[in-house]
Amino acid sequence: MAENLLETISDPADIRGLDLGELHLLAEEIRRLIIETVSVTGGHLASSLGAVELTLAIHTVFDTPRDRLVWDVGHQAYAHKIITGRRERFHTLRRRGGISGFPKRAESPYDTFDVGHSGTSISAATGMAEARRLTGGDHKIVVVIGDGSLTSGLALEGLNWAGYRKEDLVIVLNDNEMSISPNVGALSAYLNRIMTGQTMTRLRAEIKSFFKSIPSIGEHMLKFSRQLEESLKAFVLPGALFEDLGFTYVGPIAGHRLDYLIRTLENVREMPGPVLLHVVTKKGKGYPFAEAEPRRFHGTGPFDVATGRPLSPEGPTAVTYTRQFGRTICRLAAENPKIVAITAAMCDGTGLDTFAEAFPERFFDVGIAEQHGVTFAAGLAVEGLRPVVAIYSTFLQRAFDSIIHDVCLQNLPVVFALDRGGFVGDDGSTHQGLFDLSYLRCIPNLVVMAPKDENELQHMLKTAVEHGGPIALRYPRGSGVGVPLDEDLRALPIGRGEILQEGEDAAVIALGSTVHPALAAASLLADEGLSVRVINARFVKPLDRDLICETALRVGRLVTVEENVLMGGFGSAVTELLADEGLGGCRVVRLGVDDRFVDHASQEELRRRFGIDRDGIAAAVRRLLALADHGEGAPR
Ligand SMILES: Cc1ncc(C[n+]2csc(CCOP(=O)(O)OP(=O)(O)O)c2C)c(N)n1
Repeated sequence: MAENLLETISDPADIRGLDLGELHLLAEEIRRLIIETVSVTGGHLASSLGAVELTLAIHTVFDTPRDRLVWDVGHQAYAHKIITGRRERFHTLRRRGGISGFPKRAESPYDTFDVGHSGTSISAATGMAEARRLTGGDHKIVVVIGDGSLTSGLALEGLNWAGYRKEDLVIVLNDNEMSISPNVGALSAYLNRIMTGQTMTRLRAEIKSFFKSIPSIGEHMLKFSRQLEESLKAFVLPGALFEDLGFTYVGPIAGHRLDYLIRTLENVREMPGPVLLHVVTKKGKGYPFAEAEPRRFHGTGPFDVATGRPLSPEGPTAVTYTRQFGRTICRLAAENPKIVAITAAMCDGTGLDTFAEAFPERFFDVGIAEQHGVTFAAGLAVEGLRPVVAIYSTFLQRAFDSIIHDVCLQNLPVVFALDRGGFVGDDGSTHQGLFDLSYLRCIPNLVVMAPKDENELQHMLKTAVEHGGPIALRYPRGSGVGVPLDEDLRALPIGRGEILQEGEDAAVIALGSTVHPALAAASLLADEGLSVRVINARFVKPLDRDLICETALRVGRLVTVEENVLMGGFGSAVTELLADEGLGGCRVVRLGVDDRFVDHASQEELRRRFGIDRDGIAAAVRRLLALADHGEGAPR
């Protein structure tokens, strides 16, 4: 046996000849590598640790990549990455130019479907199954989905379809009873009953064999017991719900027992039609700190392996936008009993944990169900409550129609608090919050705003809960700017920006996270003898029409800055306004993200790359002035 077994594994074919002892050893080595790496890079630790044996068993039994393995969310796929040729690059996890934290087709033929949002796996796999039928393939298709992700509407739509179409498909339900926090909902409770029902099933079998052993009277009793069993079936037969939906249900089985897993997977591989294999795992398995605190280790920053403690950045950091949102909503809710808060399985991530503790009756975790969360909020609002829906920018994409059809069409006073608006950094392209200004700006009745710092965030939240219609505020991931926090909260006038600094040579109209860098750029340019007006736009919709037009007329040369895609975003709104007002001749440079998806890298790196940091903004102003010098300036 090699001293380090893992070093001999560069492809799943290498594990197929291993015996059980070797596979166990391999599992331990993989765990060590995951823990050591994530302690430096940060990442999704607990979910990946929980899926190590499952990953080994699947790659042992199935002929990947010929057989297709489809991961849901993909945050649990580190072991999969390690044994599919990415061991040596694993230390680059989530780093610029390094491997992604999620499966990516461009990265490996073993990654069959790009993923990052919950609930896509079953739908994607059913599409693959129909494609296999139409093209005459005979490969197998295996899905791995967590109990949290199974609660998402998309996953349930996929189940509905899979059970109806009856194509061969193995769905492995990786059940650890956790989403990021403990899983919620009736389905989760059902899965829990199946697990605790195991004792009942065993008891039933024992009673049966006891009756059988009694001559003559035993047969009679057995008949009675069968009738009893029929009537009890719905309660005690594990997985009856899935059976009724058209699946063969197998399980629940112990998800860290490689012998069980391999034997069971070999069996289900040969079963026709859709199979649901229920596997019970432990989140954080093998690292005591993660087992004890799976919530904290779901997605973690760098930490000390020996103590499990986070390695905090040096020096004091400003309060995060998330925390400031959490504090402010608690303050506002203490004064206004109509305020209720909704999260879609992201209680801690959105900063609603403090609200949940202070106002448990007014807090709702709807599970990974953003679409439902928004329409649910609309229901609360029609009855007079003030729902605040806190969902990351990227996940709110799931609820687009609910925002339009259920909230804005009825002009309901629902507040959307979009955390992670802009670059998210390490999570990469699936999680960037770069579309919200565009997808929200086009919706009638909706007010869209972005605070320049954590202090303005609190005033904007006050503005939002006092506004009588739908309203969204988006703010970035991470620490605030470090500005003092006003004690008194005040509502801002809707659709009014502010001039932060006067200037004559050019104007920078900035939004949200780009406002402070714009001020820094202006002071850099001042050292070069240039005077730049800096505007905090605050609102994307309605725009401050008067301020922007007056600036166009007076200063003539404008730079707009936003942490969003350029198409349909804030800069687009400004140029549309100028065109509509007959000021289309004003020279405008729009800074933001051009028409492409953005991979993982730190927020700072990305802000630099897209020229929306101090230096980028200053360079854009210089470019603009150079253009103007060449006769392409504005009508002044
Ligand atoms: C649409 C969507 N909403 C929210 C998230 C954030 N999120 C990532 S993983 C996760 C929990 C997943 O739970 P589960 O599927 O049970 O996997 P586990 O981590 O327990 O292995 C959540 C809520 C997401 N990725 N996609």
